[in-house]
Amino acid sequence: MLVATGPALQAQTPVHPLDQLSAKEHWAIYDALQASGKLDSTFRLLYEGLKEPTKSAVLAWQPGQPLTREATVHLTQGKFGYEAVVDITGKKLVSWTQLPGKQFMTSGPESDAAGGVAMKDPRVKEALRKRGVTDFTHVSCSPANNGYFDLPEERNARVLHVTCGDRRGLISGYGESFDGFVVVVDLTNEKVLRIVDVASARSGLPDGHSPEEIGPTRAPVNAVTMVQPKGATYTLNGHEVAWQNWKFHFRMDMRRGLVLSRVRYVDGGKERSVMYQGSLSELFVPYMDPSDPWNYQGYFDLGTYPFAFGGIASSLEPGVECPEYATYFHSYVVTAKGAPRERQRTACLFERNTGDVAWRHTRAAGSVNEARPRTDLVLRMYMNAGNYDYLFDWVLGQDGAITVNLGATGMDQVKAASGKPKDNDYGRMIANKLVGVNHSHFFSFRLDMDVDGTQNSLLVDKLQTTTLPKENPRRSIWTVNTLTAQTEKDGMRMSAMNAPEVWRIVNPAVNNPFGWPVGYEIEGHGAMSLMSPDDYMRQRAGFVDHTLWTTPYAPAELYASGDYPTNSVAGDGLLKWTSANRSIANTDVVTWLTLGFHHVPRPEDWPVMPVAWHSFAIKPVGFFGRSPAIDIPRQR
Ligand SMILES: [Cu+2]
Repeated sequence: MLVATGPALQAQTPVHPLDQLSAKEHWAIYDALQASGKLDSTFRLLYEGLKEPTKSAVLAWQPGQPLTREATVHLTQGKFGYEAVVDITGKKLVSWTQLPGKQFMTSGPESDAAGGVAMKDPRVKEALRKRGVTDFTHVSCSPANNGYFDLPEERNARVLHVTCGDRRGLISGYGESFDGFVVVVDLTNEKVLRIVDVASARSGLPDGHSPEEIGPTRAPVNAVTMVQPKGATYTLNGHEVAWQNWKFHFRMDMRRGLVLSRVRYVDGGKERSVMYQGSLSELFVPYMDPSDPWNYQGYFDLGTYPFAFGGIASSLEPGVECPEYATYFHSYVVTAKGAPRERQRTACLFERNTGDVAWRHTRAAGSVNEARPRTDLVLRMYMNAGNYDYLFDWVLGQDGAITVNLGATGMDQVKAASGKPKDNDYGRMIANKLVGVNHSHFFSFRLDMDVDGTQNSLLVDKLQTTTLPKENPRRSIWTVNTLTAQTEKDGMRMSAMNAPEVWRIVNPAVNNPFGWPVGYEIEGHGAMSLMSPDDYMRQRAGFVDHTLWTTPYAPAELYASGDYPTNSVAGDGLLKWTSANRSIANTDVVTWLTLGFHHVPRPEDWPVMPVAWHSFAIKPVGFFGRSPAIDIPRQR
């Protein structure tokens, strides 16, 4: 069979100020850190990513001009966390800051160390023996979470709640877990603080998802193949993409994943800015079971685990996870000692036509049908987040809209069932001896909209009931009442189906042909937090308080729950920044969209859940004078 293959993999040498770090640059960072004299033999890298030049510098940059390349580095050394800024070009250290507290990201070695402290305690083996364990060869203990409640024992130490499991017999998925047994470890002082031993439930070895565990498969469908015989329509210049009036740049970041920048639309031959940058900013998954360690389980997947995951983006399988004909892009992660490691095919780019229409209308009493085929440009990554996998598609449309589709798949977190009715109190039985525990997923997307320039405002269109005078046979209609958000407080919006609002980022200085400001709508509705306002876990993830936040552009404000959400003290990130209630009218604004969903697990999620989709869109509202999709040609 002839298989259409995509263009060659793209080169990694930076040619744009926002390009991702190359292997050579990772080594330059290493050299600079070593030359600084700051490192001792215990250093352990946790994150390296591009420290972006200022927005004004990027906007002023022209191809061929020299690049300013800097990196932000997170590391631990001894028992402390550090943040360094490195001048890559000059191979020198710009700054070196010890982090307050114990809030650095977690890592595999830390997990092993915490497990080691637990296993050394004779009470642990004794408790496991009581549960019937005789062979400890495949038993291991590791932190279930990096939860934090600012308890006295947690304040000056890295405290982790460690659970144990047995991987004997494991083929795929989870090993056997011992629920109701938690070892609270103070890793800073390498001691066990206490042992929680409240139940003796054993899960048994759960069913996995390898072919031999799945069993017989159904008859396959006949091949349905997407091919693009004439090759891609988009053009690439490094990581700059041009397609159907869209132009943008993207890179992969170990923590943020896909970062799209300088998103522009060519309208009548003129490049118009839509968004300076868009990316994920945090992902928070709190569990809803009051028992230890579940009450500690509120995962900040971006801020805590990128190193443990080996970078959040995982490799894509051509023909399964992206079409064969897609273009694939590599990226790099670093080892604990700062060596770059290539991650192959962490992003893919492709055009997609699924037989849908962009628009259609039947006129002249059904005799003339005007319809146009829809083609999208998809930029995709899969995020590895421990038991979960998330799929992120940034979809650019011919209608001037960008849709972000987020697919959740992977494995539910489960605990051993006790066989009593209370098993269903905080979750549901979803497999043999297993309870899927209730939880929520909250994503924060940072969307730095620059609509026709940097000076923008947030307009809130409130759809409200208006009663009509008696003479009218109608009693009421709804009308749109628009307010301009003046401050960050005005910019905090909640999605509510019974009080609908349209959120528009507009440029007050640029009017469309009809005399009102050009704009883009942020359209996103999702579940909001059900945790009470005094729940410390909620306060650590403050971004869940609102669907939309709007802040004045500040280059250092990248992460919705702060730079260091691991074991963090409440109130960082958006909560802290917006407490100043800064002005957001007619200035450079950044919007933050919270996309959430609650998850009551079901048997159909097991052993691997079918992809569940959620999405939001960035849609033109009065940005164009007519439908941008109207000029799609009739014949493909
Ligand atoms: Cu879930």
